Amino acid sequence: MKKKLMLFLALLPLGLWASTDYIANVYGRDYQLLNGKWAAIVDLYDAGVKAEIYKDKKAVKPEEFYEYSFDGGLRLNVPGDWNSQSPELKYYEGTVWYARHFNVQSQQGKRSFLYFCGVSYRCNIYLNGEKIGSHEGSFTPFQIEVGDKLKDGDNLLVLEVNNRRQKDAIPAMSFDWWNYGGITRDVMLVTLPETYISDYFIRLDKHRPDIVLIDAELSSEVAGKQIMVDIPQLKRTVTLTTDAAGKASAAVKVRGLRRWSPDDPYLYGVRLSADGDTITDEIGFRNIEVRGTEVLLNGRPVFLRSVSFHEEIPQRMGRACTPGDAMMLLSEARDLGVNMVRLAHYQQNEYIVRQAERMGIMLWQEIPVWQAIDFGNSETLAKASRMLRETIMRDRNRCADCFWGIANETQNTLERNRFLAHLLKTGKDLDTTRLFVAAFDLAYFDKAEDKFVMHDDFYQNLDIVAINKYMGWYAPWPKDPADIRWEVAMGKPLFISEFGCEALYGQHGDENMASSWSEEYQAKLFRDNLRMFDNIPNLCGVSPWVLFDFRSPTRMHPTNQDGWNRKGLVSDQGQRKQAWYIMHDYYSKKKADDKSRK
Ligand code: GCB
Repeated sequence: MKKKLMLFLALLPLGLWASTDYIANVYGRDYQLLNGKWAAIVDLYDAGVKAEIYKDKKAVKPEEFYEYSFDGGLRLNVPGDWNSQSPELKYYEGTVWYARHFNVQSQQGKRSFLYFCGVSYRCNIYLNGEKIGSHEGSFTPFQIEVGDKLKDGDNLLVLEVNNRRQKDAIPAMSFDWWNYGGITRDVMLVTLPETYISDYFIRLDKHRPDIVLIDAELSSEVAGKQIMVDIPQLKRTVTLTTDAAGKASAAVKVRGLRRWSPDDPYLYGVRLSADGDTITDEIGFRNIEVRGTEVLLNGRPVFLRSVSFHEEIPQRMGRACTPGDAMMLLSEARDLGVNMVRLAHYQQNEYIVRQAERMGIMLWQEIPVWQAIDFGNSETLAKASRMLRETIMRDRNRCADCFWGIANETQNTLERNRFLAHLLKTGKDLDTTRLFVAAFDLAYFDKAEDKFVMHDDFYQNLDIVAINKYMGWYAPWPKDPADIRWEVAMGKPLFISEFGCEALYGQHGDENMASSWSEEYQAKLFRDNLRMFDNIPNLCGVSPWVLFDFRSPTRMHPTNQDGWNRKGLVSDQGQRKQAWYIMHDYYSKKKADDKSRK
């Protein structure tokens, strides 16, 4: 099997593996936001390239005319999905062209980059009429150096954005959330010195509270340059010297470090400087590790009191994209009593990650390898690897990120196993200080054995085994929940990464009838599941699905769903359902238990 795996890897298209440059901590740089109203043209038949829409030509000569214009038509907010901005675009899957002008004056000795925090799903980028780059994947940032293509004064930036679902995409043809398209996150023009600090990774050693590991890198491969790392609250300044690759590393012994945790989300100011470049950040230090069946945060067992949400503001029926949106989602999560959020089912924007860090909420970030994607396709694997790399490179200085998720509910096949094994290697090459996870749904109640058992061996490769299990909804109860035994992934921490059922807020009915879609049915299902969880010997945490009702085209019941997945503990209008209170009580108890263990 090893040989086969190597052959498979050898077949990966090389072009996609070319090393990409990153700008660590983009919000800590000198930038101009290119957000605001952009002009837009909907291009259902993909006629725009032939028409050279990206040149935004204007008729001048008497015989000239163009069958498009960005002037006087649709205008879309950036950041923002297009679906929530125009009734005609609610279900739209196709191409939309975006255009805007911006002004710059060239600066001597500076470099300029266009930086896109997230464009959904794929895009081509044109600057002043010329194609300068492209990207695939909705949820990770990318950048393009544009210094020599910028003009002093007015510049035209055009994006051809397309969100059509495809078999080889990630996610692929079907997924249980809205297929929002558009420039859904910030766009910025970043100005950097000729040689800048392109990347850094500052964290605690995985197991030790007194060793801070520092890696830093310059944008040029120059040896003998100094990079100073200053952490005033620790009274430490470290000077690193670059090697021929422009990289430098150090392991620094520290004393009395105040470690970040949900109870004390303490962040240290960090300042990095090198010849002509300075960047500041706020960094927390913590240890997250596994011992037997327990998860340890800063050396102490912690029960993961989690919940999931999509990057969506239900009341607006659109993508969450601002600091205020991040605050609203995370505040509701915190009120439930969580110490963790599973960011479903893709990498969410940086405002959410930074806000979670300030609020002391651990995060599970995952890439959108959701159920059936094209596991046998080497290009799809290359995409997934790049997505994971872009995620880790964006966020590896964020201590709130404790878990990297590589997949959700995938089938147990050889191709899947090779795919995930490759992703794990990609991830671990970049970061060994987090726990690697994946959510599985192949744990079943075995009648003959009279217990839950696992039908997927890949879990052996992961630090925590996460199970999505919808007992009482997609799977009927085989017996009284309190009598159900679990023997799944024994010896490892087991995390229930999803459970729940649908209920329409304000709808009352029989607590034993699933088809009542009632708050009572949902409340009882939560009580039953929590009783069953008491029997899981290796349980390290739970994450109900889901915090808010969310939009999904696969939910077609006209009155109970109407395009919404109703598994929220909170309705699309922000009302808390009965089950919210049950989870809230459960988490209060779990928190008290953790405290009494200390
Ligand atoms: C799952 C998926 C999640 C769905 C959920 C549901 O197992 O992981 O994305 O939304 O079930 O509601 O069916």
